[in-house]
Amino acid sequence: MSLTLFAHPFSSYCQKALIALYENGTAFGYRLLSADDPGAFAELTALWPLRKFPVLVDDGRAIVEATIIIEHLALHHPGRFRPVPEDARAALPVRMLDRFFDNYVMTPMQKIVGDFIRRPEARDAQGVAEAHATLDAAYRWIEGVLAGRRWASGEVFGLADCAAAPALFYADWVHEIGAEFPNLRAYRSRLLARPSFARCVEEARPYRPLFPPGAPDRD
Ligand SMILES: N[C@@H](CCC(=O)N[C@@H](CS)C(=O)NCC(=O)O)C(=O)O
Repeated sequence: MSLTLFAHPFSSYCQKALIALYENGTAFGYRLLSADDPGAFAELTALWPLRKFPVLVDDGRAIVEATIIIEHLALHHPGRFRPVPEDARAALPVRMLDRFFDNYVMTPMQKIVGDFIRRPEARDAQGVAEAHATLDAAYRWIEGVLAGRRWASGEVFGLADCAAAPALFYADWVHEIGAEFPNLRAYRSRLLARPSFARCVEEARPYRPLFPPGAPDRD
């Protein structure tokens, strides 16, 4: 078996996949995507012309999209981590929450962060305002869902939590989760305390000066 992850420790989607690898205790090679190593990006582009990361290479085959990487691990390298329930009906709400965190937390968070990298004349004020509004609506909706739950879909840590951890970690930095969302704040704290994600946060800590809006002095 040969597994290599093309990734960067500060990347939210890479952290999503890394949480699953760490939860599962899967051994893998880490191909660091660093600006100092154009060769790594050339390899990434050859594997996945869309140049998004993470990409997992499993015996020469490129597996793309963080969710699919996590599901691939469960199918082809099963271990102690079960990201989705085996029962297809029970799996659906978990997959739905995974989509929720990607589409309505990660995407608007990335929109807000990405705007800081643009030249002033290319900034997208309307798109950023819409992203903030999406985060407001997302926080409000998930606050109710989390009532009485330890993890996103109940008592079992799974795929949706892998998506939620980095999404909420960074979203809170650009659109703070207010005191009116106590369940969501407590859930984010539990995610930060989970050893698999705590490890991701520590591995990413040296890169905080790179956070385009400026990283807050917490977490
Ligand atoms: N839908 C992809 C999104 C991956 C993604 O957006 N990755 C970011 C890093 S967090 C990236 O590749 N950024 C570089 C770019 O967009 O050129 C997934 O789920 O893996």
